Amino acid sequence: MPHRKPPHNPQPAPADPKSQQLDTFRSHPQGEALRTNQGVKISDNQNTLRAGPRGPSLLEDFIMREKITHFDHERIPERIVHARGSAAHGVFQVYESQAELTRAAFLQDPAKTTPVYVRFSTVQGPRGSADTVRDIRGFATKFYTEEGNFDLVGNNVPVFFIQDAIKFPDFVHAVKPEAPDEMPTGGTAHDTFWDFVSLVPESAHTVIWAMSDRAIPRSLRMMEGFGVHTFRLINAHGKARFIKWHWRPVLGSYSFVWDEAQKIAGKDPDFHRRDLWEAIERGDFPEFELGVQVIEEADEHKFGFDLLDPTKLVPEEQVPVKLIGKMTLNRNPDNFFAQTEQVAFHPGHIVPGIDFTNDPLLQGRLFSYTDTQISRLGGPNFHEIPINRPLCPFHNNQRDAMHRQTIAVGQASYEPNSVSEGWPKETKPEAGGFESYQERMEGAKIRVRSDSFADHFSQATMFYRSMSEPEQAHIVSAYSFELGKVTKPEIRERVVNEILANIDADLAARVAKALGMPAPKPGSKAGNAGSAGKAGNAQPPASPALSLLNRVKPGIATRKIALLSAPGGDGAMIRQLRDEFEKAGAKALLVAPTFEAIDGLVPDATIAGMPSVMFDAVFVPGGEQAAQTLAKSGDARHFVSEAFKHLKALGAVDTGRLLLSAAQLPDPADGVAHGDVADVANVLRAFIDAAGQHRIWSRAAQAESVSA
Ligand code: HDE
Repeated sequence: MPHRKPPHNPQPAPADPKSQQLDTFRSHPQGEALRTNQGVKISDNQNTLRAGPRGPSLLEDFIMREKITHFDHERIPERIVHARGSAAHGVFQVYESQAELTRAAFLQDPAKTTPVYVRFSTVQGPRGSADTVRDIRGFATKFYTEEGNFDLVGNNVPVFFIQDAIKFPDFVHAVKPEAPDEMPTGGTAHDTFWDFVSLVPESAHTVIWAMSDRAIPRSLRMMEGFGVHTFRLINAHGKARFIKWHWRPVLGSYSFVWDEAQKIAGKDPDFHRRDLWEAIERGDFPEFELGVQVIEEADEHKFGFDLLDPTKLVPEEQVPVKLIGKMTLNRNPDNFFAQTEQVAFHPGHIVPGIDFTNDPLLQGRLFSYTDTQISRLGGPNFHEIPINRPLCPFHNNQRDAMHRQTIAVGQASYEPNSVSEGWPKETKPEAGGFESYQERMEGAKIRVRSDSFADHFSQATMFYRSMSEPEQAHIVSAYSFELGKVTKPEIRERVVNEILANIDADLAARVAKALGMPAPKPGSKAGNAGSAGKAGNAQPPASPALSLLNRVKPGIATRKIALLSAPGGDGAMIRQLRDEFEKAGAKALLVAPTFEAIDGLVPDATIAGMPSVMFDAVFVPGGEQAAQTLAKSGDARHFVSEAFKHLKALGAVDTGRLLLSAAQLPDPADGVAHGDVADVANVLRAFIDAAGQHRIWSRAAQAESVSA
């Protein structure tokens, strides 16, 4: 009998129906004998059967052969894209009935919870690649609804690189590590990526998102999600509307600075995975609100771009995002392989009340995802794997194939039949049977891209001009870094002269300068492959909602704060600060040169083990001897200098201030709070305020003078 594994989570795991279903498959061998797969008890798991103590091993050793054979086949092919991922269980609840918009059962009743499984991923790197690379993130959600599984397979940016699925293999071959040398891992900074995107101007908009701070999120818990394509919602009366899906993290959206992201990739390549896992273990459950932008069918052509074009977003200023429900991730997986590796998402998994549009990228995806699971998961029965099974019953006349688990009882494997009175039978749409939206179709059979897809630059321009000054500077640095790794000058020149010049003259000039190229002359024309690249006629106004600076939420909940001290540190102060930070919802860790106790407190981490890039903010409490030790330590000085340079909040009281001056940090500086012991309340308030801003952008110029 499988036993229930104690939940990882200290909080009682909610007894959701998916968890109960998974119980059937959980194996927890506490108190159980070690056996072969045929059930035979094993007496010796240390030695192969052999002819004499020093003789050859015997082929008849079925125990050793079974074990090694199984091991030899432990790996399955990793995902072609999105191979690196982390996932969590959770629940979704709608705020109020969405009956006016859709008949989907899971969006009707605010009292109902729907179990979900969410997998976040990077796109380019293999399964073992680092989490914090510059990349788009996947954000795929499986809703186990009472009417079947609905998968919302989105990304953390609202647009995509190409307009037609037939270009996907080309795009992926170009972005993946290069064929001759399998480099680079987890990055787009190489010739073939930039070669492709410089020749395909429809990629310009998504590439600028990838060069922005969105591509280096601080946490998977703090990034937005988007369905990208336009979908349809249909209500019980058959009325359809176009929609765009959004996920909004309740904590707000934040990013790393590039130097920090790069360092973390080495110091803790599992940073995002760990951050998600630990937050759930602590009971800091990540929450995301589900939003929709709703567009009436009559308004389909009112936007100046085509709603079917996945390289375009609908600005929120034009169509607001209506928040309709909340998802809470409240349980870590039991087993990475069984659940996160084997989960199979598919944008074609929809339920009544939701439907597709003719977006040619989406249409291709509807084919691709089943096809890839067949080779990745070894056959067409992947829906029977526990994490993929719907919660509602599913019966049909599909039979057999690799790894079949269902034992279909009875004679009937066809329909109509009389041998089992026709069961299982169809369900009329009025009673919950799926019916496709009846869209009128006519047209010649042709391979063309609609003219309405031809403007490739207006929204890239809108994106750049909607950024704050620091965000624009980061975009310039990202292009400069990536193109700096491109070896062929003609590729660099094409990006600057034919793509960037068409987005924004200032952007093109700044990147050109960083590469030592002349700024492009105004009026350069874009190259073109696939569809005619042309600049838009009317430049859309800026969309402030796109700037991450407008996505900051007050407070320091779930943030990590380093309390940097050393033996001789002021234990009472450390305890007081820790209590205050934790009261505000943050996680405070005592960091010191070694694990030697400080006034009875054993440090949580050493400076070497948890460098400053692992933290959102740093505070240095007092204590004369500790202050002397830290001020003399190059590592401690580096710790605070690096935090200063990464624009993080810093605080110090009493002799703790010595470290800030030993590190030669500019004083005064924005977001650095310090004072006497008597002043601790004010210092704390200022520090928490600064940490709540996430980054102190106004410090950027001062930070340049600091070396770290
Ligand atoms: Fe995917 N994509 N994709 N994609 N995609 C896959 O499916 C594909 C696209 C996305 O956590 C694969 O199971 C094609 C857009 C996510 O398991 C594969 C096209 C968006 C994930 C595949 C696209 C996505 C995938 C690889 C262009 C955002 C990870 C393994 C027509 C809306 C899901 C797999 C997970 C995974 C095909 C474009 C999101 C090969 C052909 C646009 C989040 O089937």
